[in-house]
Amino acid sequence: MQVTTVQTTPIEGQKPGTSGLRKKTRVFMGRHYLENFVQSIFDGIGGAAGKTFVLGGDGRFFNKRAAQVIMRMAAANGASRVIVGQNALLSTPAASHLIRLNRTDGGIIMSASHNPGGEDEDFGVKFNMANGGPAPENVTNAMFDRTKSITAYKMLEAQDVDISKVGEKSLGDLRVTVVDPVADYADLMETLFDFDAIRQLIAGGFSISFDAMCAITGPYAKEILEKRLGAPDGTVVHGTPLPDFGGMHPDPNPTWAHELMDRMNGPNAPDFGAASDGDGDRNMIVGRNIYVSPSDSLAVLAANGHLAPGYRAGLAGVARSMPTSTAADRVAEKMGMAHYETPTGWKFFGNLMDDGRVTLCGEESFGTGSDHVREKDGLWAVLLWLNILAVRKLSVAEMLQDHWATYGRNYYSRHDFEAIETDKADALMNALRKRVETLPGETFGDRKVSAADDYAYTDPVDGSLSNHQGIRVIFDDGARFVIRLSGTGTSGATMRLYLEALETDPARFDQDPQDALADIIASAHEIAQIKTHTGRERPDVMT
Ligand code: VG1
Ligand code: CO
Repeated sequence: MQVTTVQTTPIEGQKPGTSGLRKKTRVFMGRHYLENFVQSIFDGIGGAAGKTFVLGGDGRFFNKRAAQVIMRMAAANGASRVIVGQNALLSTPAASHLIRLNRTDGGIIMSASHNPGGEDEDFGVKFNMANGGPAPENVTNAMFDRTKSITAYKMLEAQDVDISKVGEKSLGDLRVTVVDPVADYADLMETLFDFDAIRQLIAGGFSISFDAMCAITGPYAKEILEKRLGAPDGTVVHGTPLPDFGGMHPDPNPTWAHELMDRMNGPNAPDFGAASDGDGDRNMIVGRNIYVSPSDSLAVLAANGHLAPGYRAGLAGVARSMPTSTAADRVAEKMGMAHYETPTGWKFFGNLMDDGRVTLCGEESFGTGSDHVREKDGLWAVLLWLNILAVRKLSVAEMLQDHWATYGRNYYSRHDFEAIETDKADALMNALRKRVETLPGETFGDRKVSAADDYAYTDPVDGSLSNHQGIRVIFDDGARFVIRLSGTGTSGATMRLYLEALETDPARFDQDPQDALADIIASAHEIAQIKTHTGRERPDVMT
């Protein structure tokens, strides 16, 4: 085995964000860029020698090339085995499952998730731990520190290994196991859900449209929905993963999944619609003429999850990211379940799940999942919804009406202001951070501010502290807004404004969320001085 030590120098800006390192694809393709980061991953986890890793990605441009480089570096660093998805494909939840199933030391996932793909778009690399979950901050910090002092990386001199067919291969002393990306994941889903009940629902004429947005979930959805559950061909649309996602922006929200929204609001709409993101960990649920906000989806799953066989014993607890609406908390309180609030990003849920404190987790950004893996899981959420609908025999609209009647309706929306100049976004955040100190007690419209802070989180399991996780302003009636900067973008800053207000009067459950939230929106603009700092009055995307 011929290993070369390649001299290199640190490259600036290799700091992993909310979910791994994301940059423009051309940046990743630049000299030493990927190599420096991968070596820093191995160094940051105490070396790769003797270890087994899972490897796969969402199929975007550069995915296959990057996989070959990562395997050669794993071999050169003494790893004993890599389990790689055929053609280097794996959805994020499937990768998480394979890491756990094979009791490996972790995995490398190549994806920029919901960011567009292609030579001129985005690429990303992320490391997951042996529990299947994203590396926690102390580990990503160690990797980042390494990127700042790196002087060399190790590379095996070898030809590409053929990963186009399932089977055992070798690369130097590295054992390379090429696996079907879908099979193990689909089997896991069969253990969690009542496939017979869902099959019967579909056989009875219940129609589904699943938009894979030319990203990784296509093959998974076809296998599970069309093959194993008997949904007709064509249920899965945009089902072939393409390197540029066919030009689609694989972010499953009403703006980017507008084709699905049109279908669900058009004539002869299917009973159930869903979409997933680039790497398959997000989901959007839509009924005929009704959109389910992700926060409501989490709450509905919390209230009904026990109806699926995998959760029959009941849920240990539910966790949500801080900006996610408190709808799930209301369910947990009523059902006597533990509930937790964490910073944004799935990495914060891992300890709670490993410690058995929660079964179900969710984020307002179209992410829901459970302790079956340690990532959010788009198709899993779709199947849990289908299982629940099969048992309760309600339409999506009826499910929501029923839910709101029981728990009240948490009106919710997120407004994104994209590609703001970084200094302006920072100035807004700094000013707001100062402003919140004196806000409690002040009145805006009919509401008085009862609390305001820069959210900090102490992990209840390992005691680690995470500061500056978003500024929240809470009013006396429980309404609130949160402002934070995105940690997944690749150009400028994206400011996210999260808005929530509780309505308990059933006569007022049919408002447009933007109308129901109008006062909070106005207060947020006034308090944060959004126009003064950014020049923007209107968001680019509203979900
Ligand atoms: C966004 C979402 C966050 C999610 C993260 C990764 O992060 O807000 O909830 O966990 O993306 O999702 P940010 O920092 O841009 O707000 V995925 O599906 O892109 O890995
Ligand atoms: Co994703």
